[in-house]
Amino acid sequence: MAKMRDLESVSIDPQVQFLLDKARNENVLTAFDRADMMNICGFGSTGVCCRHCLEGPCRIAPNGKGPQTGVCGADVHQIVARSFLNHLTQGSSGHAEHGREVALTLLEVAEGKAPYQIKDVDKLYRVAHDLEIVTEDLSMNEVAKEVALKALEDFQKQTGIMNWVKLRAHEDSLNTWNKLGITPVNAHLEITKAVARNAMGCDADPTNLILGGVTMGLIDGYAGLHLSTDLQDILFGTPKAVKAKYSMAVLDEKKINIAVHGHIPMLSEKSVEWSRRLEDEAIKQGATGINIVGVCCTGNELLMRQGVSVASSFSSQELVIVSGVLEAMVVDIQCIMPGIQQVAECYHTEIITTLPYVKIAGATHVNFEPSEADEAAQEIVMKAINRFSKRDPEKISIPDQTVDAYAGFSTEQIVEALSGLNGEDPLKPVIDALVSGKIRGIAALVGCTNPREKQDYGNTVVTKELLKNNVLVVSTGCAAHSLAKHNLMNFDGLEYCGEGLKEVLEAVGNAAGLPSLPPTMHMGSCVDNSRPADLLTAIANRLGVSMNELPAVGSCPETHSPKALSIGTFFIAHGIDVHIGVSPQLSGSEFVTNVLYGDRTDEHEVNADKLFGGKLIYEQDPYTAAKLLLERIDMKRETLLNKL
Ligand code: XCC
Ligand code: SF4
Repeated sequence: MAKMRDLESVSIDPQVQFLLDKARNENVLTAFDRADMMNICGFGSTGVCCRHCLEGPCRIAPNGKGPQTGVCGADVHQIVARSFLNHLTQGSSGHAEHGREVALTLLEVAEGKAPYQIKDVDKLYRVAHDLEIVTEDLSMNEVAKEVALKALEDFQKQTGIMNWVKLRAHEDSLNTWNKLGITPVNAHLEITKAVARNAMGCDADPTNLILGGVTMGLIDGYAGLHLSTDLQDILFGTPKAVKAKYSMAVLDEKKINIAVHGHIPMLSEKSVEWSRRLEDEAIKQGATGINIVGVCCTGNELLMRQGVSVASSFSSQELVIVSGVLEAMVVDIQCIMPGIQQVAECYHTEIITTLPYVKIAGATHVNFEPSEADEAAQEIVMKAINRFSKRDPEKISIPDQTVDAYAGFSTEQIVEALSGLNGEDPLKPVIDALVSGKIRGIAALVGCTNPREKQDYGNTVVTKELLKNNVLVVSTGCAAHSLAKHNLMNFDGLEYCGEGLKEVLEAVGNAAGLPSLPPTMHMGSCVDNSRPADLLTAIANRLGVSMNELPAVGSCPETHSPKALSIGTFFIAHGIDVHIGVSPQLSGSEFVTNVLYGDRTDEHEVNADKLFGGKLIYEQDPYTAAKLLLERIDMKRETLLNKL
């Protein structure tokens, strides 16, 4: 039996430590302990193992020990580049599927076939206008239908470039991609092409394979992030500042607890609605009501739009069940550990899967179609209510301290807050602060938590180091959970900010009627990484510069997901540096790491920094990572200030 890490090494969140201790005492295995039991494979972890065909598997040992090519002749650089492209394809296809599902829902809503209301009519018309749809003679539903059809074109058209690229990309970035021939035509075409080129006997040029990976980043960014955010805002409303609660303590012993987990808001929005409508049924069972809590990005979606409390990020998702008070965990797609079913079998929790292509053996399946959303959500909530009486009182134990967090900072909300300071030109205060140095740079702290890593440690350390150095920090995804739980999204966290930054946050907050803005701004789920991208595009356009000239960075200290790699690649394609704190499994090829990590001053002929003006920074230590990010911020600041 492998030695398990002590609780303090697993997470810096005492509630997670508490529940992991409970799980261990009850002999329940969770991801943290499974991570300790799993030996890391030396080949796989450096990207040198290839399973692309039945001649293999082949692997290239380091230092010239053993064969240096696979059976087909692929060398280590080709193999590592293909593994990287594989990850990016997987990541971007997840987000593209998300976008497509939302587009189909909008179409059904527009045709009166699905029971949702269009919540942000203004945004619908703004997006329609930007897509050059002539709206004059159309009803609102007809406009929505046209927008949905334009979105679906991004999965169908055979020539030209994607509508959402035209709609959202900065012109200079687009020019760079066009010159390199990597601008995407449609998401499905590009994903299929990426899978095809990656097969044995196809693309064997590592640089070309990496460029194919950049196209996957763009698919992620436009068919995934931007398209999803735009259409979700239209359907469910553009987020506005909300105050909510975080931590495992948001579970309520007296209520029926339902965790919603996954990514797509269609189901979770309905679950919230039906939990309100079925309150009386819960009371009949002896509960005082129904408590919906969020997990992972579904948590972020509901938090941003409805102020729903958030229980857990990715790595501790199973521990929500270990509390003993969770009646049901309802899941849709992505980041759902199969392990939740094994854990649920030790308690009274029912795991409910909802999509035909994401089922878990042993779990209950309630099929969810947007057109029958009410029926499905009602059935799911009733199942949870009926579980209440099955609780085992011996197994109940929940931590008791929640943390307040402000969230809901869509780009629109940030601009609105800023217009309190300067209505004519809302971005001016930010730009003045950037120029004066009150704000040294802008960082998006994004990504996940990973059961192999000490939970919340990397995310919070990088953030605190950046805040101390007056970097404005926005956040999304499970990284935002880390920041929220550790007071970085409420006013207590202002103590971590440098003086200049604090002054700006207070001024903007005051103008919006608050004591301050929170130290970091929660911009939403992972698909909402479109929001920081939009904010940076707006700032670049206002300054008349390219995105790659901004003192802006992304940091992803604790990720586990290939989706984070494809989102990161999307930012690098704009010339924004991205830090990753977990090995991206590339170290087997010096060529590939040179292309991705290399600097503009390097001799290496082609690298990302030279092509796009931004690079990947792999650094495990969060303090060093923050230092490296600040160096890049300062380098870009200097050039920018000279230019202005
Ligand atoms: Fe998944 Fe999006 Fe990562 Fe969280 S942050 S672990 S990808 S749920 Ni997106
Ligand atoms: Fe081996 Fe080449 Fe097949 Fe990969 S594609 S498994 S390296 S023969």
